[in-house]
Amino acid sequence: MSADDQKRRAGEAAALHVEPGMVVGLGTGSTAAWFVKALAARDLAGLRCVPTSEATADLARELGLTLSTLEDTPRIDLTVDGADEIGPGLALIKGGGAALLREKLVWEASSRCIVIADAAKVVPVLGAFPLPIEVVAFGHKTTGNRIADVLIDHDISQPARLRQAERGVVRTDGGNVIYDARCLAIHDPARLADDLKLITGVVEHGLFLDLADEAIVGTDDNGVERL
Ligand code: ABF
Repeated sequence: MSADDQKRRAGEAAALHVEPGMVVGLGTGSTAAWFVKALAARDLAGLRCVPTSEATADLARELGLTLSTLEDTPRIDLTVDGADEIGPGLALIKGGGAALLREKLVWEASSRCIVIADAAKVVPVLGAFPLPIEVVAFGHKTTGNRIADVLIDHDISQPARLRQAERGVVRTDGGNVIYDARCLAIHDPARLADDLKLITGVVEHGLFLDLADEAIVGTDDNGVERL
């Protein structure tokens, strides 16, 4: 079963947790897109959906889902979203899709959060995937240097790198930039999360700790595993 098949299976399984009338947080990325498609296909009455990115908003709108905002619906019943890594205790690395700030705001407004993924996302230790850190654009190089200093305190010698794409520096929906920290292994995610948030200019990071209530992971045998 391909990774995309596993993502689809996980998204479809998560869509069955949605009930009519719910306020639903819609994640970002290819796995979350499968969830959005499966949710739209259920054609449930009374749903209001809060997207975590403009890309997800466009997809949801195109599929006929009713959109809302955190301002209009500040309490979300269920959020379903992807991840870049799922570690022990459902500690996650997210942000590969540069939507981590809106994602974390939606997750923290949710009564329940389900993370969906293909099997390769489940890891014994977080950190092989570079940790995304959202940074205010103004003075970001100085902030990047401060991030490097904090990483060294965590025995992470690689400096964080400004995320670039073909069109140039990647900007988030909120206009910020992303630095990716090549941690290799994060042995104390909570301490690293706290230290990163103390840096002026750091808006948020991709460590999602104690936020996921359940993980639904696609498996090779065309099924899903719940963690
Ligand atoms: C999003 O899903 C991001 O936080 C994360 O990086 C991404 C995973 O992408 P995909 O589902 O395409 O593997 O929530």
